[in-house]
Amino acid sequence: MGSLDGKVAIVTGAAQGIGAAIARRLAADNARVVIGDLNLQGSSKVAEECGHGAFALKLDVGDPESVGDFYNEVEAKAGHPDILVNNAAIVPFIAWDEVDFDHWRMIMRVNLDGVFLMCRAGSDRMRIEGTKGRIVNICSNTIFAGTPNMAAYVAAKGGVLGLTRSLATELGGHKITVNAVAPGLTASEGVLDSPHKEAFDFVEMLQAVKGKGTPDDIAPIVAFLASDEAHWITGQTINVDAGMVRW
Ligand code: NAD
Ligand code: 4PL
Repeated sequence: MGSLDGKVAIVTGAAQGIGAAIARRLAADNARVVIGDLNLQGSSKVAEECGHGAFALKLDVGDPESVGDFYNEVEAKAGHPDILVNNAAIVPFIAWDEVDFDHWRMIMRVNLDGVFLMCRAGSDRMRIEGTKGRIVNICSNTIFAGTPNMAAYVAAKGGVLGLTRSLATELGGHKITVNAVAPGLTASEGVLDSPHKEAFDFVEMLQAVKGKGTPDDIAPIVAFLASDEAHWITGQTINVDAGMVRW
């Protein structure tokens, strides 16, 4: 704890669920957390719980204008970011026969375009002498399992893995590391509100370590990758799913 003293950490989609746990954990490590979420009411509450100067701004990660405004406001209020956690995403449950191009585009806009837009602007703003930039993208173990009822989602998360690898190469010269964390099924508000909640027993059967995944099981791994100590790891995707998938 305290290892992120003096750092500014952006966490997207942190009004609830895994993002909220990541925001709380980075704040517990003394980072100043900035939450960007569509849900300003929820994210303001989480920012209040975080303390350490945390604040929330309204953000649509899939909208270039919203992303530009967000970074300008972060810069004005807190200076340049040291850490960027791309967590915001839509987690759909939709049969393949219902997947049309509108659904595909809706998922790609947020879950892949959103990560690109946040990385594009964020990485530019981390190229400051002495900044050990850290980007952590939230992926999903569905890319290894081909989980049903989320084809566009799985495809977008596969894109996140690829972008993580290529950005690690592009940004290594600036001492910016880029990694991903791939959670398994996790009891977030979003999942508990969806048919995905019916899958916990099946997923537990596949896990090497038994139990129900919670947002607090994911947050410490993100905090580690965001720390100065993790400087020798980049371009990696760490599966955090109690061993459901061993790859
Ligand atoms: P959630 O649905 O509980 O929360 C998602 C948050 O993202 C919400 O606060 C929502 O307002 C925000 N958001 C959605 N669209 C946005 C946009 N366009 N711009 C800004 N914010 C937006 O989700 P969760 O289950 O906590 O998932 C968080 C991350 O973890 C996602 O990347 C998800 O793909 C990933 N993940 C989740 C699970 C799981 O089982 N819960 C498993 C693997 C990966
Ligand atoms: C194993 O990322 O990783 C359901 C819903 N099951 O969003 C996920 C598993 C879901 C997952 C995910």
